[in-house]
Amino acid sequence: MKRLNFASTVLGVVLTTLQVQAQQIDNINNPIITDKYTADPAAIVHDNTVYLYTGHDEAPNDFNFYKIDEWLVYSSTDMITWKSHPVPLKPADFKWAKGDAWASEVIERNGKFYWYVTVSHGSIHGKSIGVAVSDSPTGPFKDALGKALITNDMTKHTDISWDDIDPTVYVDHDGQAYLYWGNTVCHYAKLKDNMIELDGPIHTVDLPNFTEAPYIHKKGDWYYLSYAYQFPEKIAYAMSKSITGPWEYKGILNEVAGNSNTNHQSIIEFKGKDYFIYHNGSIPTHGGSFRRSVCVDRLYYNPDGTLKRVIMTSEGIQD
Ligand code: FUB
Repeated sequence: MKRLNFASTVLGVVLTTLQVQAQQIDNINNPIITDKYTADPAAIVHDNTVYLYTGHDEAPNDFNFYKIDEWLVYSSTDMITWKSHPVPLKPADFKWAKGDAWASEVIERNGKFYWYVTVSHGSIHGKSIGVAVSDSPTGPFKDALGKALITNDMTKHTDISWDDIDPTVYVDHDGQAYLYWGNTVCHYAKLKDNMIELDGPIHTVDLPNFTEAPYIHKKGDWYYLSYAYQFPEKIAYAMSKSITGPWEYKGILNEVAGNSNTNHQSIIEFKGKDYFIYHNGSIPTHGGSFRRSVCVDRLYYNPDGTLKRVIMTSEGIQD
């Protein structure tokens, strides 16, 4: 047994050395974080810096489901080098939650940073959405509401207990904030100015093969609603001239990762360039659907506003 352990340690060292050499030879920048598994990227730009929020995938190599007990935050001023900050938020920071740091999204408003998260609720069956707040993009964050913003019993369009996940928030030009979220059904609702209460009924958006991970961004006059499509997931998108639709489906934006069932995207413009941030399972030798890694590639628009298909690369961002 001792000899076997020794052999697997040596093999591990050799593989790591080969990976480092490959990275040096081929200028490999994806995944962008290699000392931890990271998932469900959500990025914002603040003060000429990109802040990237992720879940921390910690499933053991032989465990085939999510084990995510904390969220992480990184920052970059060039999209190539990423600085790690102290762990800013855990499900345990929400007293009413019982775990599972699933997908999240941060938005800045009036000098505060609001972090909308998916967690399992402690007393209401199913997944739920909470919101934390901080004066700084790197935290510390604290529960802003003291209870869930969305619980599974508030939405009735499907019987599954995980349809209230993957929040994303967009503040429109008139100051009205919208929360989009969902699995199987894409939901949205207005938020009050305080960013921690709904302001009206919950609506749904009809999108072909919607799985999860809705994400809203705007470029010029167009609103874009990208989302995880089918399962294993590709990323598809729809466009509209209004945040509340009607949305016109425009097709696939990113192909299936192949090494991960999920692909969860975030889209930003930074210093005049557009970026598509996503995860796959590409860290050898145990990367996969439950040990995911965040990657970044460029996003390009056509003159009519439609999006060019993303090309996922190992090189990632080079300049
Ligand atoms: O990380 C757990 C779940 O996997 C997320 O909430 C989904 O978006 C998918 O990426």
